[in-house]
Formats: sequence, C-alpha cells, structure tokens
Amino acid sequence: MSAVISRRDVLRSVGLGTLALSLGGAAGGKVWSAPAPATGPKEYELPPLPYDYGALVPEIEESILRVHHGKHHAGYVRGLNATLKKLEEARGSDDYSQVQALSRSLAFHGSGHILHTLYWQSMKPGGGEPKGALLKALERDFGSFEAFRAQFLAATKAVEASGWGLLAYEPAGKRLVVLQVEKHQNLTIWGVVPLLVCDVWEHAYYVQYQNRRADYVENFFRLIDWPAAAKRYAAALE
Ligand code: MN3
Repeated sequence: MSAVISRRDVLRSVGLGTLALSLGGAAGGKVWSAPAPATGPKEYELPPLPYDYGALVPEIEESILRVHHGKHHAGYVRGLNATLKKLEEARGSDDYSQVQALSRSLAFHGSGHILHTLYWQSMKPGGGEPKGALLKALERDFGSFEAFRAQFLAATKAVEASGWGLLAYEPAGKRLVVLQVEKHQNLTIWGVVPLLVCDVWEHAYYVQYQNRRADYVENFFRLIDWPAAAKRYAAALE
C-alpha cells in the first residue's frame, strides 16, 4: 500500500528534517511516492528510489544502483531495525552489558540509512544547477558557486577510506558548510535533532567527581530541564 505524500513528510519519516530540506530546496511539493507512515512506533523501511534504476546512466550504471539500493541500503535498514529490537530487549531485561556495541550499531545502520536516503535524493537524471535562495546562500557562505564546487569536490575526493562528502546547513551559525563524513558509524545518526545532552568530557566533572563519572551522570539526570527538552521536541516536529 502506498500513497503520495509530501517530500517534507518523507524526509521527516526518515529523520532528515531541516538538513535535507535545506539541501533540497523547495519543500512541500509532492515529488515521489513512498509507503504511508504507520501510526505509532514503526520499523524503518527502505524508501523506493525516486527514479528508475537505469535513470542515471551513463553517470551511474543500472547494475550499480540496483545492488547499492537493493542490497547495501536495504542492509542498513534491516540492521537498524534489528538493533532497535535488541535495545528494546536490553531495556526489558535491564541488561545493558551490550549497550556500547548496540549504540555503535545504531549509529552505523542509522547513519547508513539516512545518508543513503539523502544520496538518492541528491541526484536526478540530467542534474541541473542551483538557483534562488540556495544559490544565494552558497554564494554568501563560499564566496561563489565555483568556489563551493571546488571545495566540495576537493573535500569529497579527499575523504579518507570510506565515507561521504556532505553539504550541510549549520543552524547555530545559520550557514552552509561542507563536511567530510569519515566512518559514518562514528556514533551519530546524521540529521538527528539534539533534544538534551550531557557533557562527559572530564572538564565537566573531574574537579568534583574525579573518576566517578557514573555519579556525575546520575546527578546530571536529576537536573534535566524536561519542559525545555519538550519544546525542542515540539520544534523538531514542525
Ligand atoms: Mn553506499
């Protein structure tokens, strides 16, 4: 069963939110079909490509796209759902002995899913050139479109081993940046919106707690401003 839903909804359903909308330009258009989001907690699903497997020939061969989407990306989605299930079991049995490996697995498969979803949406047959607000922002933050292009190509070519070249909007400074994503499993899921955070660099607690980080973390937990987190959560859903 599938329904045509807005690009914004599709992006939200995979957690891309503002980042992807900023990259993608126009929001709100009904640009592709995807399974309608289920109500309540749901499993992640492999989104269909927004074009045919052969649509990017000659730049990308059909066989590459078929395996990349149907095997690699699908594997991330399966791994993400399996990891979430294991975390649910850990909570159920109050057994967090595997939490480090599971957190790594969550980040690895979560970022793999989000970045591949964005990758498919970052291309279209024939491509094109930026215009409007995105072009103005590229010119403002990189000096010119050509300078952005040079930096993006250089950074992406220079990613060490496996990874990604990424154009992103940095909301604190309200600017576009080019990032190299090395080992996307390094403990984040790209595109997440932070709601609350606990600093566990030693400078945050060592003078008072020395090596008793656990005590500090438990005391931090008592200090959490939940209404503020709730506001950030509401804003993230907008
Ligand atoms: Mn890939």
